[in-house]
Amino acid sequence: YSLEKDMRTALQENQFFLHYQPRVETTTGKIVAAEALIRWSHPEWGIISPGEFIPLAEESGLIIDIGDWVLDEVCAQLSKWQEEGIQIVPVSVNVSANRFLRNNLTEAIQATLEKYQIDSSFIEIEITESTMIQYHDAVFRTLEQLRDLGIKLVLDDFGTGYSSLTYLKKFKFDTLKIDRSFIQNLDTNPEDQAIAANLINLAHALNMNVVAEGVEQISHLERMKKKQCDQIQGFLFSRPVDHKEFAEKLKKKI
Ligand code: G
Ligand code: G
Ligand code: MN
Ligand code: NA
Repeated sequence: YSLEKDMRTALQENQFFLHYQPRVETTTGKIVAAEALIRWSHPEWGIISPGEFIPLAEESGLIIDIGDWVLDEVCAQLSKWQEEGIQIVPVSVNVSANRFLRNNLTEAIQATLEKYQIDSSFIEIEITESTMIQYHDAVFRTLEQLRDLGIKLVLDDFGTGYSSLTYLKKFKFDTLKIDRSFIQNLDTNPEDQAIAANLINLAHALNMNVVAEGVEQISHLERMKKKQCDQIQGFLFSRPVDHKEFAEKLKKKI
């Protein structure tokens, strides 16, 4: 028995699907973007979360094919929504460190955008600090190519790695996502309050948009609003939802 073999089957038999979690403007509550998050509907085990299978996919190298599937699915979905007259928002895709080591990432993304006639401004790439640390040279080159293509770049889980400020200096990301570990205890932890407030200032000083992740309470939202955090993402506004539910939210323009 092998989960790796199951993942190959899952790709062939369409067992993966995507959820979309809205990113909303702090001041208005309007949906301005979404993050695509993969799920696996396993025939025997039911829904498996990416936290369980992405690390295995990374080890086996299958993450390359899975990543390509995610991008294809996002573009296919955006194209369907456009045909239905739904006003789409940019969707961000998590790209793993392994994928950045392959030198054809930019070409692959460009080909998929062309296949579905999607403007590059509707795709964002999320990269974690740990990716930056592991493979900096190849990663920087690819990031620059992606930026030239018109794709926005998001630094994810910010604050959880190390050396992060060096990367901010070396490469201009469009958006910085404050990791949810700094948001979770915002009401009771003065250190987290100080860190969040100063990360927002830092992002703005470097001309980046800033997103607070893991906003679960109204009090978190209020605090982030006060500190002029641009956008929030979290269960307070919406859990990650399937494409139908997300389309309904887009239609309501909330
Ligand atoms: O959605 P959830 O909170 O269960 O996601 C858990 C982790 O899996 C998160 O760190 C998230 O970034 C990661 N993840 C979700 N979808 C993808 C994906 O499509 N590709 C990669 N590489 N990671 C993903
Ligand atoms: O690592 P990354 O930021 O890509 O992970 C995104 C994950 O965070 C998703 O799997 C999503 O389910 C989870 N998430 C999103 N909003 C919240 C939240 O408000 N609280 C918690 N605990 N998790 C969240
Ligand atoms: Mn992410
Ligand atoms: Na994160």
